Amino acid sequence: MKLIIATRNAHKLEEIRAIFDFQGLEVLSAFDFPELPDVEEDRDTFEGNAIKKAVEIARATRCWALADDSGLEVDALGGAPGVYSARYAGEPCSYEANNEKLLRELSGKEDRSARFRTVVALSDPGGSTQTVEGECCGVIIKELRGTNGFGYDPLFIPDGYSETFAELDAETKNRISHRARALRKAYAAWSDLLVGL
Ligand code: ITT
Repeated sequence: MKLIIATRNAHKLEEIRAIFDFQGLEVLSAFDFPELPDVEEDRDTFEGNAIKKAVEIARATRCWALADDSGLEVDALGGAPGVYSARYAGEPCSYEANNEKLLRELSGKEDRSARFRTVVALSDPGGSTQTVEGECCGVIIKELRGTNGFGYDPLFIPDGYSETFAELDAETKNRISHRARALRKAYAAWSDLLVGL
């Protein structure tokens, strides 16, 4: 049985493959199914969007599917950009424009606290789902630093560190990130089930 990682974000896919040990499973991603339409992410929670992505890909491919919906919640902005993180500055999605908008919205604000959140959903071919989640708290700095990672990484310093996610190496980010925390829970909960597929 194949497992499809229901993402078209290449950075995310690379992190998921680095963090999660898919031992013995044939793993494909949404990139292997170019004919499938993009899933419209119209739910108002990470959980709702993660479930929708996993279920639509699982039903369309008749395989098991794993999806990640994630984003950045900034306290001084009432939790924005949240589920709108990918298209915060509008479409087409641009990490550069999103980061510029975030800096603009936070200019003059004292409270820079924020957290990344990820919900990972697993769907069987019929659309039955399970979810786990992870978060990583930190602060938003005032200028971009670093070139690793993607998205808001150059602006986010995780608690306990002095470098941004974009300055830390991939191994460190993949040990402490929201995605790492969610996928560790996913592995604990689902590895027996996945190995048996
Ligand atoms: P898929 O839906 O195809 O998986 P996406 O990029 O649209 O890809 P999301 O809807 O989950 O994924 O949006 C997540 C956005 O949140 C992403 O585009 C980044 O802007 C941001 N983000 C998520 N995880 C991040 C991380 O680890 N580091 C930096 N930014 C991140």
